[in-house]
Amino acid sequence: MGRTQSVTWELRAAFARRLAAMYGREVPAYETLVEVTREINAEVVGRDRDGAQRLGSVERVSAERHGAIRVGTPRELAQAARVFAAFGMHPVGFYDLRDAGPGAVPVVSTAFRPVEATELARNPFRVFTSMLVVDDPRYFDDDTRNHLRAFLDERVLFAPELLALADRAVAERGLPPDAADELLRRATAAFALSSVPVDRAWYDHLDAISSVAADIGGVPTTHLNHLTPRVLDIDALQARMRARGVEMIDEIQGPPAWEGPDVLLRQTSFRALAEERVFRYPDGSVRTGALRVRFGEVEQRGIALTPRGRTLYDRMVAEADVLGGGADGAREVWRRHLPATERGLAEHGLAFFTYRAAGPAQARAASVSALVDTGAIVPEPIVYEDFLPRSAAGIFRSNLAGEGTRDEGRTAPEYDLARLAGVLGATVHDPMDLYAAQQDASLRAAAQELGVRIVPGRPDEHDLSRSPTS
Ligand code: OOG
Ligand code: NI
Repeated sequence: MGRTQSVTWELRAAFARRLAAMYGREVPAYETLVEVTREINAEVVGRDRDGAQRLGSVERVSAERHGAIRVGTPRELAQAARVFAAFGMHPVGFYDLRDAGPGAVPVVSTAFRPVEATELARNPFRVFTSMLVVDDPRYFDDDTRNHLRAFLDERVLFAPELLALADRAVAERGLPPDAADELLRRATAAFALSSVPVDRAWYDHLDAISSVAADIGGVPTTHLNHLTPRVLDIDALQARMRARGVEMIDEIQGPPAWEGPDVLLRQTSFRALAEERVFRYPDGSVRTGALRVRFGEVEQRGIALTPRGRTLYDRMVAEADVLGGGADGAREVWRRHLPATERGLAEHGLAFFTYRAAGPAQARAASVSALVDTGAIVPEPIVYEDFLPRSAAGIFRSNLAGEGTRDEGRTAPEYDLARLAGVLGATVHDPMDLYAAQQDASLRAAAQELGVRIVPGRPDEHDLSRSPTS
């Protein structure tokens, strides 16, 4: 019996499974988190099968994970991109965590993920990937920077054999069985916690500046920092983890719990236990010690917001900050500003939807809301596939031991999506463009099926500014 080639999405699903198996062995608390997540998801689906699956099939949600890794240089980031490309995961979005809230960390980030709806539906595995900003003088003085550069330039995170296999998987859109197995083995191993001794003095020097800098530039390899399952009720999960005696961070990051639709992303985490690592001390001795840098995280995903919705979200977050009052205060702000139904979000152009034809159209030309009103088209929410910079910084921060130091008198080098694309030598997709394209494609297909021309409705109705149909 001939075994056939594994195609890209099968490689991606297998990669996610192998990383999960490895991470579960490395961090037993992860298995507890996955177990509780499964319990909660089964309960939610049991209560309301259709509602629970409105933002993704139960198969997709059960398999869904995101990982996080951290690298040190543009070269390492570009190599990580080649590895992820083998699994159909492409850079999407730009996050500057240096200024995302108090105690910000010296990294800029992107997420490698599938970009097409069909690929996301098959397996949405994504990896939040951060790069240390070595040239930011607010964190690193000249000596530290030079030493960091030398240290990072010398290490090899991704062996040439792995990169060659990854390039081949891209070119052939998959690999035959033996090569696929080798790619998976090597790629998974590249993210394992290493037992190579860590230079204690160098690590501690960086740790005083930033624990994240030490975790990236103080050790000879990279590793998965966390692997995050998706839960359908994060409030229930938080409570149940606490009941099991796991100390969770104080507040769920992102939108508050409320009675309206879930939007964007809510996340919570717990600090992992100390892990045994091997250190080399200045006197030459090698002894084991402990580091506490990896953690457990879980997330609940909601509807993707349009640029207008995102602006509103950012304003609501700022308003809740000013008011204080934690999640209760935020909930009040939400109730004041955000429509309490999906329909309201769609009508005000605040969230992205796909539309399917349910026909027939009553006229030759109609606005989207008129078509929805008459039942000619039916909106389905598009799930948010990305991250939130402030939540990411909050997750980083709440799991760090120390505050770190930063010299505010120095000028920060600027990074943005275009500069990151330059580093990667590849397109970094703007998440908004991906959601808009998906929405517009569905509208075009529905309009064609119904033989109707879509015309603008109320000025704030749908965010179809980029759509050729508007
Ligand atoms: C990444 C932290 C951000 C998320 O889900 O927002 C993140 C890290 O700790 O390396 O993973
Ligand atoms: Ni994460």
